[in-house]
Amino acid sequence: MKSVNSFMSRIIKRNPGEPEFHQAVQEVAESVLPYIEDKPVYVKTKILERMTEPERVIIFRVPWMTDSGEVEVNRGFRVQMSSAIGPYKGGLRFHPSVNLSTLKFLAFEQTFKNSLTQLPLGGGKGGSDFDPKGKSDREIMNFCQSFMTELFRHIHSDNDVPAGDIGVGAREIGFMFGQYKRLKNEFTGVLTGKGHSYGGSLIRPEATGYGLVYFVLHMLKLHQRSIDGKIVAISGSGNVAQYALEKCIELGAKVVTLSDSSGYIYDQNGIDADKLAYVMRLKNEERGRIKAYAERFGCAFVAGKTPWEVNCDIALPCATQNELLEEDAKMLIKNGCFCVAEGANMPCTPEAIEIFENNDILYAPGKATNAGGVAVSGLEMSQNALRLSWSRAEVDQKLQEIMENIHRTCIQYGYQPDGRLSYVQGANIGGFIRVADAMIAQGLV
Ligand code: NDP
Ligand code: 2IT
Repeated sequence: MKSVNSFMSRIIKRNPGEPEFHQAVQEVAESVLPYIEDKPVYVKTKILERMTEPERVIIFRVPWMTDSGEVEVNRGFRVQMSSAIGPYKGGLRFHPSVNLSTLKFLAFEQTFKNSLTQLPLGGGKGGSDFDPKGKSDREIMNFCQSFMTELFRHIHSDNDVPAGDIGVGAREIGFMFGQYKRLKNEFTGVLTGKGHSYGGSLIRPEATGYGLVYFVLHMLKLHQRSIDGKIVAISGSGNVAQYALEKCIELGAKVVTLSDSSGYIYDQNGIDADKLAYVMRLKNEERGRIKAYAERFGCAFVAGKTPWEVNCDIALPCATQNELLEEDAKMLIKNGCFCVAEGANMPCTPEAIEIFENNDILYAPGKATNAGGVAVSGLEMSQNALRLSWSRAEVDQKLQEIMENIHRTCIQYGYQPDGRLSYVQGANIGGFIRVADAMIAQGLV
């Protein structure tokens, strides 16, 4: 389409060497540009042009020391993408692959995702190219303290509230919260995903994975199907994968795969609650590799590959961006998969998504399906502001309602002229409108 092409050539020219950012913007532009074509209020005000330019990007040096006394230097980032509907909100990622392109794509997606939750949350993302693998707890603390020693001057419970993402879990949030509190001498909800004893919300650890499965239930319900007895392939074995798996088990599905960056395990008998408890110990405490699961339970480990070659009904990519390629999409369909929902951010390539949509696979993008995590982060901010704590049941109930609302929004905006439902279009347009209208109301800012 001509208008998308000219929009994208401007984006590519202004943001050279940022392929992930281009990819995320292109997907949104393909939905939003046709939608706003006959709505001059959005065209004249150049809303999408403004939304693709971060409000602010902060890049800083993070020096720290290893246990053996070596000096290391990493790069820290915070992309403050949009504050149209609330404080910047989004996770911190610690992974050697982190660069400006990754974080701009994540902050851009986050803006739409946060809008879909209907909570007052703007969009942001940050992190570092620091690699937590193989580091001692003391090295992790040294790094987190140094990272926060710069970041603290740019964030506040009322203007930017980071949380976890790849490589950043409860341990890292704890170290960063401790350092922030010490530097600012204030106890506020400046980070979410905190431990429950110091202001964290119940259900926040579970929220992304649970929310993903709640969303899948609505996708299936629309087609009079249920999750009970379905075979599910999950990638990743971190926070999102673990709690997606837990909810699948609870609802009677059979999950047969998990993975990490070295390969995947295939457990034909299904991963049950005891095996999940082992995975949680392995990954969250021992910080081991998923291969150990195969050795312990006598199942297959397939080195260097992703799980998309196994027979399954439902695929839940929960590891990282661009982990499910065109050939994987074809293989999944060939092997009987009929539903794909993203736990990770942008795990399916544009080519894979096209295959799913052209083959009437029930496919939904991460900005809709994985929004449960940030939604409960929003609830954590509310609880912190009120200085009280809601019960598990209360938070879980709110999470379920939010996921149902997001599904409804996707349906409201996702139907195509040919009667087909595109969750991509629904999520992009539904997320866009709220941010765009707020920007218009606030003038040229
Ligand atoms: P974790 O760090 O807990 O787990 C990440 C998992 O993905 C690990 O199994 C890791 O394997 C694997 N992985 C990471 N990078 C790669 C890679 N380059 N190639 C192959 N495997 C990889 O992160 P989360 O579970 O929190 O996050 C997973 C995804 O979900 C990310 O896309 C994140 O942005 C998204 N997300 C997370 C939310 C949250 O609340 N945590 C909310 C919404 C989305 P290994 O250990 O070998 O690196
Ligand atoms: O991608 C995401 O939505 C997250 N990593 C969670 C962000 C948050 O602020 O809870």
